[in-house]
Amino acid sequence: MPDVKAIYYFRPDTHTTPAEAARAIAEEETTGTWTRLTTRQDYIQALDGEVLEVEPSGSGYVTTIRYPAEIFEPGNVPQYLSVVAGNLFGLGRLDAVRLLDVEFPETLTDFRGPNFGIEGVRHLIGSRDRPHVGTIIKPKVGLSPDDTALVAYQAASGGVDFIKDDETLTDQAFCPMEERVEAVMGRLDEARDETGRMVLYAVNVSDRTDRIVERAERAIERGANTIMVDVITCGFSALQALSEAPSISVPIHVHRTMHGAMTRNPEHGIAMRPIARLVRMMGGDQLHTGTVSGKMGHNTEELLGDNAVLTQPYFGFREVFPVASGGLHPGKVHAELATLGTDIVLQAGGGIHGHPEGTAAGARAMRQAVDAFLEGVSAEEYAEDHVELRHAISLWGAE
Ligand code: RUB
Ligand code: CA
Repeated sequence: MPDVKAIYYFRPDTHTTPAEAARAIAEEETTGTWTRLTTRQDYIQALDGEVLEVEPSGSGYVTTIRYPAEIFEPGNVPQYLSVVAGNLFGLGRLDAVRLLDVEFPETLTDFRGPNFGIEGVRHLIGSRDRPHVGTIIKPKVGLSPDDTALVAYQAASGGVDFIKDDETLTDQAFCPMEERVEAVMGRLDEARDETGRMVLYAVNVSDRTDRIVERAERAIERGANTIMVDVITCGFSALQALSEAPSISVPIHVHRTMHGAMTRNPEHGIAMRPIARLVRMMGGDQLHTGTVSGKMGHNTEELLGDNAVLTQPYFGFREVFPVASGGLHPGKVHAELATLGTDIVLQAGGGIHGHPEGTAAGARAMRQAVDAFLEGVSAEEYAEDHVELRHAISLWGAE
């Protein structure tokens, strides 16, 4: 039976050789511990992990470890993570260790994957191969339901394809979720009557595990046409529960707040790559993977590989729409699209709602910047006869 292969970067402590360190990972995560065991039986050998290779890399090493498929419980992703991303992070013999990627055999990937994927989301929007433009309602918390709806209406009028709640907005007293959904969807219907285009609004349904599906159902009953979940804080199983629930008939936008605690340190933690794979398996339709020019830390090479994991063939799962977000504005659109391509959702919060003429003008400026790129014209040149883009560039510049 094909097995699981996990790739780690690591740096051993000064008393441990690279080979010993890699073996310590393989043993800890399979059948071993720090000493020989009197309880070990011969038949257990089949479940031993195996170090396939150890190569120098930067100031440490990269190792590939094979974990026998039989130690995994098919379908139980929390258990998968306890093996490939478990105790090893705390081993004292390693000064640092980072899970770079993981390969699962088909027998362990019997999940449904995205219900919509890029194609399904494009179908709802009616787009072909252009990038989608999205916005996060800002301020991220504090607006009343009616004011949230007004901002959503303005963004839709200005031409965004997609609107989302921010990661810290759920169902607080200042903006109860059900009231917010009704208000926003009412305003988006108005915008549709005026523009002929329906916009997706992703309601953040992040909540404790035992309530999240029911919360999403309530959002959908009130008209939500997309839902959003914070996958690291809620858990991969919460995403799976949402994507598999027959009642959840809308795309799922996946935010990754808190991921930086795992992904950011190049020597220790968990890279975005395995997270992206799991989100695809668990059924996310859109996933934040970062930008090449935005406000969050980034590594372009890793980002391109992460986006490829979302969009290249993978066990027949639908493709996940990568989302570039964080500090974007019209002047950065060219750099993003030139590197990331056009199968991308470009999201701007401040870069739309901070436009000097307001949200609708900000949305228009983002769309103009996208049009400029698609027409092969620089943003500055396009701005000569597009006033909203011109004003955005004079405020924030263009790269
Ligand atoms: C961006 C924003 C998102 C970030 C998260 O707002 O609210 O939460 O995209 O980062 P703004 P990432 O456009 O005002 O900067 O997408 O890297 O997970
Ligand atoms: Ca945010």
